[in-house]
Amino acid sequence: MSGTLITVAPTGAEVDKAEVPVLPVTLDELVDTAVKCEAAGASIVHVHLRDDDAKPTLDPVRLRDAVAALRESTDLIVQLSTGGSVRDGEEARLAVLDAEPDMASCTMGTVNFGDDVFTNRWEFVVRLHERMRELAVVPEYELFDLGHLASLERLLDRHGLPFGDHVHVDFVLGVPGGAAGDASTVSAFAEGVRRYLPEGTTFSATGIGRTTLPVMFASLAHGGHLRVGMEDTTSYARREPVTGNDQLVARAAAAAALAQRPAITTVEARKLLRMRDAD
Ligand code: KMH
Ligand code: ZN
Repeated sequence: MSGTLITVAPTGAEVDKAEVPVLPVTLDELVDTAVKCEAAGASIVHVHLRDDDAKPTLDPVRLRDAVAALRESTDLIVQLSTGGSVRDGEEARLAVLDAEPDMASCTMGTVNFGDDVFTNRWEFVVRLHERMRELAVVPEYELFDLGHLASLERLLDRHGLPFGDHVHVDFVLGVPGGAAGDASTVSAFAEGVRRYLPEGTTFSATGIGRTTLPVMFASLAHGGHLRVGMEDTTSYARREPVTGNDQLVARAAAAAALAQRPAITTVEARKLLRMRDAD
């Protein structure tokens, strides 16, 4: 597989709708941006939901509705966030999996997160990993720091491979409190994947805020995949706000094409990640 898997993370839990009016927060807005992002080259949508006040929510009914609506209007792989917001508790985050997504995120350790702490206790990570396997949900292991690579090696060693036997990770770089978002850090993570994780492990990378471009180009240079979206950056360039998530996906797809690793389709992405409906 020589193409590039592009994930879009359109909303997140941190960006304030009042400050960024184009942020998709309603179900209609989410579906609308997902359709456009698929057309622009995305194959996975990483989903956080908002309530009627545009605040982050893990409401189970909304989660099920979102999975159904995204499946109805797109062929995108639906990846629900089990990270939620820094204020969400473990039981609510685990219950996200009951909405039966194709994929879900699983963060490999606790990390300072700006002025907050994003808590991911070892026992909780193990529960997420095991519950995903029971439900045939493919995990995307989120790595915010280099130590998270060693934690993932330990998790796989003690608790076995995930559903589908393929390991896919995402480097989330440039969070204040986590690993830096620059090319040499991407190199260190890519080397760590080769050294500590099973052969064939795939990785994507995203850089928060202004680190988005160096991380994107470095990931492509290392044979990695890409995540972009307004969860991670709301500026397209200096003093130029993002007009929509599809603008970021289109730029990522253009960069991937320049690197001679064009964006892969959703069908190819399902095969790459050994999803249950890959064939
Ligand atoms: N919102 C962050 C605290 C994930 O989606 O799994 C966590 C996050 C990671 O966004
Ligand atoms: Zn997220």
